[in-house]
Amino acid sequence: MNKKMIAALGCGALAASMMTMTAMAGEDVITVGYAQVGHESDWRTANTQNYQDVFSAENGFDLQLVDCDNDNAAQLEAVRNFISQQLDYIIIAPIQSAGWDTVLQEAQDAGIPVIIADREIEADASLYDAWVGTNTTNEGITAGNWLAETLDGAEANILTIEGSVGASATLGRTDGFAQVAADHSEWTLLDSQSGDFTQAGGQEVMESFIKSYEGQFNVVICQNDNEAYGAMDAMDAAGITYGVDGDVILISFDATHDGLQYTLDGKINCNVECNPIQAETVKGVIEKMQAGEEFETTTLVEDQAFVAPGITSEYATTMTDEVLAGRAY
Ligand code: GZL
Ligand code: ZN
Repeated sequence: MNKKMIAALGCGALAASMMTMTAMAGEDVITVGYAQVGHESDWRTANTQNYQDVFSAENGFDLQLVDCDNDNAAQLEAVRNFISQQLDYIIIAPIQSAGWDTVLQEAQDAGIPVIIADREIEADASLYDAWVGTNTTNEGITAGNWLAETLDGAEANILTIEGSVGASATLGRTDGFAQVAADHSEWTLLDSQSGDFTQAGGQEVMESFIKSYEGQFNVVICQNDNEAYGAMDAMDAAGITYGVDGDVILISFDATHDGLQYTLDGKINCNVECNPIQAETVKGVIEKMQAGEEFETTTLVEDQAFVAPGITSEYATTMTDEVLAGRAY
């Protein structure tokens, strides 16, 4: 396109024609399949939006993002579909940690690089090309360390609303917290049950916990914010108080915007972040693969933790309006 032609086009038309040129380039478009967990939580929504923003046509990608609706069989099928389409790259956020060896081997036999994102997978590292995600065991340890710091030796009777069964985020947070709890004989883990990372699940489990343990518990751990919203509804309905001015300490994970608003409001005492903004990092790995350059096979996305106003902690940032305003999601 020469200067005269560019001069003739308005900038809007120019941008459109540039995009057309990119599309016309055809072979330059990188086709990417993303087998996404589902749409179970605000965290997931933020992660999905981030991928759609980063793996855009303007950035030279053709992204097929499949919402696998928290259904393991559907996710395996989505990956097999990517393989049969001979896409350039496959990204998987595994609903279940286990059961991936066969389909990863099929992708490898088809010569398609696979990046495991967000969650972890129980498969030999030779079966996939890179991993980008967060350390949920550390997230569980952080929650435990903060609870020990705030209780300072006082007794705890703890109920846990776990995430989706078999998800690495569930396994990691449970294991990490248990590592700290093992050092505190004054803590009792009363019960734990999966709320499947959803608000409805959190409410349902909390309602059953209240039936069984009303008056016996002083700590509730929700393994994501949406479960915490459900647990708050159930405790409100039962007249049970929680948060910095309540009878029950409420711990949550994800630190999504609404979760941090509740933390700022003192309804959630401690919220351990799990950062969903990961697409740019994954794109960087793919661009290096595309260029035949050395790439990071493991990239940890950093997390932090937050506590309600009035609480100071060596493990967490005290929430303020400014902290909330500064968040990316
Ligand atoms: C964690 C992520 C989890 C979030 C939940 O890395 O996979 O799944 O904690 C989401 O909110 O449902
Ligand atoms: Zn995480």
